Amino acid sequence: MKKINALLIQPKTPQTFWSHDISLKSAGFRAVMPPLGLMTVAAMLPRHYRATLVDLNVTGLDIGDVERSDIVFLTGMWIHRESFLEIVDTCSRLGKTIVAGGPFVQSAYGRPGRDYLDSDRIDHLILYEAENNLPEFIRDYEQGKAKKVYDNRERPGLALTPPPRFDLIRPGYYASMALQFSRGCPFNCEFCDIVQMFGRVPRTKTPAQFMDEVEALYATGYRGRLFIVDDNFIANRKSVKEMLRLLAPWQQERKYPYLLFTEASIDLAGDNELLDLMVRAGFTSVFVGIESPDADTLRATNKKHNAACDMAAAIEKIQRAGIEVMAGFILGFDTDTEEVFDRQLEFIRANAIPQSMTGLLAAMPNTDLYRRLEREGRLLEQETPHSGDNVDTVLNFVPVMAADRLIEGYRRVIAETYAPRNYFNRALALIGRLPDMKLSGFNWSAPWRWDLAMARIVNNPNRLRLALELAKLSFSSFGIQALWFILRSLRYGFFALPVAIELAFRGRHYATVAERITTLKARTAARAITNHGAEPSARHFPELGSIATLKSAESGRNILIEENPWV
Ligand code: B12
Ligand code: SF4
Repeated sequence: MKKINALLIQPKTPQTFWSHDISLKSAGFRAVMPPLGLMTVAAMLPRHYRATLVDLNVTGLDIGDVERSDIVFLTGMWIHRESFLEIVDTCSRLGKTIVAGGPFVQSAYGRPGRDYLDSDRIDHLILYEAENNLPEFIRDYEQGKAKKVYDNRERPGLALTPPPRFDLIRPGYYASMALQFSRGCPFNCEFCDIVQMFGRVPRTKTPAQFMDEVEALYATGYRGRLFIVDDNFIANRKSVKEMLRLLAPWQQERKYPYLLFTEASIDLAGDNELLDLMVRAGFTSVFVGIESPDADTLRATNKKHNAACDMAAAIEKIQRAGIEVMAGFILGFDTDTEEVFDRQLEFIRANAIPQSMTGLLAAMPNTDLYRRLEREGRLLEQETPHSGDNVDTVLNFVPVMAADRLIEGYRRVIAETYAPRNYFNRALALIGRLPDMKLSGFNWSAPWRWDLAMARIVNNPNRLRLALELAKLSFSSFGIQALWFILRSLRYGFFALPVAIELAFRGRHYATVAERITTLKARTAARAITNHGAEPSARHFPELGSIATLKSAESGRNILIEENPWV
């Protein structure tokens, strides 16, 4: 059978809160995570397809690779739009067949008004999950009758999903590897598009299937961080517990080659067995969507599971079990009042959350929020679409709170959250809550705990590099505070050291991101709009110095600023 050269391209991610560019470079990595979507798609291609994967976050696009290819597979999120369009441009100029899929394609395709995808230049669009749509496309393509769009929405069972092609990447380039156990989430938060993409009935791989993937990763020789990329890891508790009952002894036998992290809803704290299994399996952090400290706001945005529990107690319980809670917050809900900024800062401080990602509410297409705001006439059509990055201070809807106050408050939250002193105080408080920090009094009745604590020291492939970077840190003002924090952390015990060093490195990235967000200059123009309900009145401002200028110019009105923090 004729060989087909397939080139799979992951677009370049701009710098964001999540890009961790600064700490990544310090630790000698090139990107946060490998492109699991494309690695999975590559694994679905028939044997006579020779796959080459290019991740533009670790290397450049070699035109020779494009020229040699017969077909190009392209993925991306909204945030990749610019790079995505550049790739489409390059490949279509070279006359290549382009097949695009993934979250950006799914949420941008078919939107009325503008074609954000440049879809005329893409030969084939594959919406939804590849397990359903790709085999049909391949069959049609080989028969020379492939359609423009494949949009089978049925949710495939994940038993169909093959193990990702680890042979197509260089694991050493990445700060973490990625595997997926489930898709979907039983909740339905108003702003979230997960349920629209992956459904409310969580689907999981079989525990044995997942363990085969873990074994395949182990065989590559990679050791270190491993992100289980599920939308809500605990969505199907029965199935996840079955899997963890295999994963925990596997990890223990090998002395924890992987330090795991994932995303889960806060009700994790209510299930002791699950929490215990996760700790034994080597989970050291979990990302939890808190969204707001205010119960009315949580109910209004349909995040009822957060409103239904004592969030502070739940967070502390997870931390005391040994898992750091990373939290997501949102500002800009209709019910947010002027107090929300201080309340949020206090919540983050009081609950010892070093990594707190506060974003401005964004109306993502295909969400209940988007549809409601559309009905209420509050969506803002912009010349450029929303960047997909929720920390870039661009609103794509008219908020209830005056927009200038919202953005100003948002910036204050970011600035105060990541002021080094505040960050290190929270990091220290977290270490104070984590178990097994002291050598003396170590819980020897469970020897696996020792192995897990040691793994935090041993399982960093770039130890030497980190040590050198640490030495360099001491010459900056941030570095002095970081070193002081690391020293103070030792009062909790020897095993606080690796945790503190990692937190210090992450803190440097956050401090830089916070500085960018809070000291931005408006790049192009500012649009002043009256409070919602009235006609937007567009006014353009030449290069604006700061939000304060805007406020005095337009007091009493909502101000929308279009700007890009990364220029
Ligand atoms: C892991 C992950 C990340 C990782 C990065 C992963 C990477 N290397 O790119 C991190 C943590 C860094 C991250 C960051 C962000 N992320 Co993210 N992330 C995810 C997550 C949880 C899992 C993605 C994954 O690996 N899935 C597993 C693979 C197997 O599935 P998949 O990629 O969807 O691929 C399947 C199909 O989509 C399809 N497919 C995909 N591509 C292609 C291509 C072709 C040609 C074909 C045929 C099929 C196909 O086939 C695959 C198998 O069915 C998803 C949620 C989700 N469930 O998808 C969010 C998600 C992709 N992220 C999202 C967002 C918004 C972000 C951020 C912008 C957040 C922010 N506000 O800053 C940042 C981006 C900045 C950055 N620096 O990367 C959104 C994207 C929404 C959108 N419509 O664009 C998602 C969907 C979550 C959400 N709903 O909010 N993210
Ligand atoms: S719990 Fe998380 S993943 Fe589930 S619907 Fe809410 S925001 Fe989305």
